[in-house]
Amino acid sequence: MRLRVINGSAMSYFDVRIPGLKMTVVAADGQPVQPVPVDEFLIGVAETYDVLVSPEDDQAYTIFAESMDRSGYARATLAPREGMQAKIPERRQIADRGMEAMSVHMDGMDHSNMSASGMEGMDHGNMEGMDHGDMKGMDHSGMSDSEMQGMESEQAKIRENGMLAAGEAQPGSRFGQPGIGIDPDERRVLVYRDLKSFTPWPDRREPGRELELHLTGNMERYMWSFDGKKFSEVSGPIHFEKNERLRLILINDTMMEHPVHLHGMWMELENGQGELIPRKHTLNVKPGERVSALITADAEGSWAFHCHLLYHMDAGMFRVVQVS
Ligand SMILES: [Cu+2]
Repeated sequence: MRLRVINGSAMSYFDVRIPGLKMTVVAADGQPVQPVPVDEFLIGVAETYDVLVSPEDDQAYTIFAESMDRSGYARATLAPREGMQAKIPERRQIADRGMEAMSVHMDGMDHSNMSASGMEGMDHGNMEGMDHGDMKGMDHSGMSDSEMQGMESEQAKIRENGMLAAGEAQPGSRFGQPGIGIDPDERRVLVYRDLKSFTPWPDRREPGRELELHLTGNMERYMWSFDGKKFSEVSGPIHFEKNERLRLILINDTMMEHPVHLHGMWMELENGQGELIPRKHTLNVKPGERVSALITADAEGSWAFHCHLLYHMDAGMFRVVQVS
């Protein structure tokens, strides 16, 4: 049986599983992918996954979608007869976002060798205690005035962006990592690297140019934007030349995930699968992550391009793409 799971919530990511049943992912955003057996997948707002399930026992199963912040859940029932119900699985703990936030600053380091216990052994308290204001108490006597100024403007930038100043670190893509708070040792979780198309998509041209956009925000003032500019502050659309091939690079400077959605054209996610990279209309970009996609601008017109979390889009993380 094929189930199509669509996150139409506009508000939250969900972790989806069916306790007692394996799922085999066969399509992403409506586009066929080579089968990936999983126990669970994270679904961003507007993403779609098709999964195959083969329930064989005469019992009900709960299709369980737990919101990423663990504030709630949605459930459905898969059963041979009406009126049957399965248990709702035990709710999981809210994820500790502290480590993820740190990885924004520690990007480029290989975390894969760190054991979970090793991470617990690290003192988070000290990191949180690293209030930039405290740096004033440091002895700067060895620094020149310009060095001091540089440092202060760097701190200001970090404050303004909520975290990562542009150019501070080279953020990388983390297609092999599941969502925050998900332990891949416990169950097989879908990651973007798993997604592989069946045949290469038709446009094999190398991109003629690269377009880089930062996902930016200020959590204290609740502002969200691309490249530090809210939609109300930009002067015009992003222009794509009709039929050009380009590479879109999204760099997430914030501590939140953003499901970035392009209307009208596919984004071929450069997830390391060579000619078989998958195509999607919505890309989840993790905190501190860099994601790139190839686009063929084959659809003339004006298209919305935005974060699909409604409250981020409304706050300004929205642009118009003009193909002409
Ligand atoms: Cu967003």
